[in-house]
Amino acid sequence: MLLRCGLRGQPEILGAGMNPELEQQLQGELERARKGDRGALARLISVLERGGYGAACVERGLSARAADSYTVGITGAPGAGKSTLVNALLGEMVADAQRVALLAVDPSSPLSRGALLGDRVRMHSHAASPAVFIRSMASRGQLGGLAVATRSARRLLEACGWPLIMIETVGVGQVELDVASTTDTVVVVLNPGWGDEVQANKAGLMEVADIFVINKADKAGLEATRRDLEGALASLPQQRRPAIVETVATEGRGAVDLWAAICAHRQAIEESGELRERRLGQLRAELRGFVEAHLEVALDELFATDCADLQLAAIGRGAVDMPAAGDVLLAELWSLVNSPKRR
Ligand SMILES: Nc1nc2c(ncn2[C@@H]2O[C@H](COP(=O)(O)OP(=O)(O)O)[C@@H](O)[C@H]2O)c(=O)[nH]1
Ligand SMILES: [Mg+2]
Repeated sequence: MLLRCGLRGQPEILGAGMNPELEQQLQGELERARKGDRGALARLISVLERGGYGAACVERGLSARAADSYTVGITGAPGAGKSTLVNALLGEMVADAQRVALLAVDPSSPLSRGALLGDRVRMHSHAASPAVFIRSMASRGQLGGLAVATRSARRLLEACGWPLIMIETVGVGQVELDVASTTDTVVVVLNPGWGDEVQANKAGLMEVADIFVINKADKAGLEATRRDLEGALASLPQQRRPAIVETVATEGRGAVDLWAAICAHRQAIEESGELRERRLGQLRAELRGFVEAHLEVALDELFATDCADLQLAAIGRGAVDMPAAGDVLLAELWSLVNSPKRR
């Protein structure tokens, strides 16, 4: 379910002019965030996380994609060392005179909440740097909504002039694929001893990864995992074969190689025109996700009406069948979406 709630915890509608006071307040926040106010930026991301009308007010006027911003996705299983690696990478990026914003996306399981605390501690040094903005986004179980909110946050960061954005996501499930599909370079983090996982997830991994990192290269099984990975990638044409980088994130080893691999990938897809194509695909996925999320809100509204109850009762009595009741509700949904207050 892609339920998105508004500021009062209720599904809200997106019509411009619904709440001029709130719109004005959020536009003020946006102006401050654009001028570099980090508090305003953080508050706006919270508004985006809540979704609904507030989020729409923030997004109104943001361009879909800033051409001069670049987004790097870092994904992999919990515990693979993504956060440690991201921390090392932030160091490389800052040393390279880059300003970088990090969105750390964490499904809110007890496990990852612990990891999140760990992340905060690990990233403490960079959090104080004016060249770095760090924000974690928790899913609260609304996974589809999370992908929408993360993309919105990315658009906001772009609008506020962050030239480089990193998005760290846990795992390689559908949500991660959704989030990955919104980034320009996707880094997949594996560990030594993951030969079987490489084989099992071959298709999915090859689909998303632009760069593979074998982190924890200080552990046994490095060579075998590298061989399995190379074997899995052998069928790809040379120019599309992801780079493989070995790192020991805890020591910062290999971070400079990873940063170089990211820059090389960026240059390659910029030069070949693939970046432009990717972004068209991303835009399509984002627009679809946006529409889906808001359709879901309308559906929730519909199922809270008498119309839905009437159809349910009629099905219960055997007076109508499912397709007939479905037709009625679809027609009702259409008029709900088209009602003047929604425009
Ligand atoms: N030995 C070793 N441990 C690492 C390495 N990178 C991360 N770790 C440890 O692996 C654990 C999980 O790291 P974390 O960055 O939180 O993983 P995440 O869940 O993918 O973000 C932590 O205890 C790290 O200290 C590495 O290169 N070598
Ligand atoms: Mg982490």
